[in-house]
Amino acid sequence: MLGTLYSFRRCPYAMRARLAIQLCLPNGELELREVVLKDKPQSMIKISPKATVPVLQLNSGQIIDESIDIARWAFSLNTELSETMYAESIQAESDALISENDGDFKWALDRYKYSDRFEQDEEYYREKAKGFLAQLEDKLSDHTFLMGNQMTLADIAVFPFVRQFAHVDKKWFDQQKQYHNLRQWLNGLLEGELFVGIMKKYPAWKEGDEPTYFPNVE
Ligand SMILES: N[C@@H](CCC(=O)N[C@@H](CS)C(=O)NCC(=O)O)C(=O)O
Repeated sequence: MLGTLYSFRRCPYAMRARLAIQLCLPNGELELREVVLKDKPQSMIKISPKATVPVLQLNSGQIIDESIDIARWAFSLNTELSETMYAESIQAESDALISENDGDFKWALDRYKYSDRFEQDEEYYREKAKGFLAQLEDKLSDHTFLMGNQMTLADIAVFPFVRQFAHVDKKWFDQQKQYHNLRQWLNGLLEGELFVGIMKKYPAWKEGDEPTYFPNVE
């Protein structure tokens, strides 16, 4: 056992962390605590007062509470995978893409998804997201995955957010000819056993529960 992961099944950041962990440490080496966002466990708030998921508490005492740092931690324990999925030659481009995803794209995505809570309408925010999606589409017209013909950290870090974007208005997204490659990439990842594996449902965790291990190794 390496530690405890506080997670929320539908959170794209938590998906990113679980995807990296599932790939790099497939033998169920963490305890998973499924969080209810409206009623977060005190034990999580205590170790990470900013109180966002995911949070990883390592047995060494180290707390990692940014999804990309959890993903990087997982890759640091699997040198074979990090040589292909987070090779030095692609790190700068991959980091830049993930920053843009977590910055401008996430900003537009939140507003597109919940436009009734914001000043402008849905279409306005959807327009704001299009620049990032065009960039992804462009990359995917040259190769199967974002950084080449192999899946890398950039793919697993970004696709949970594109999934969320696509689901705001699935009909609209599916009709967009300009996202042909993006749709193919997204659907391939959604149907893959990696994603299915990290989306298994767990009951919400409460103090005193029997531990649940992740990745699930049934
Ligand atoms: N930068 C953080 C963001 C994490 C984040 O914002 N997670 C959301 C859930 S998707 C959250 O926990 N929000 C706090 C809340 O809803 O109370 C990361 O990458 O881990």
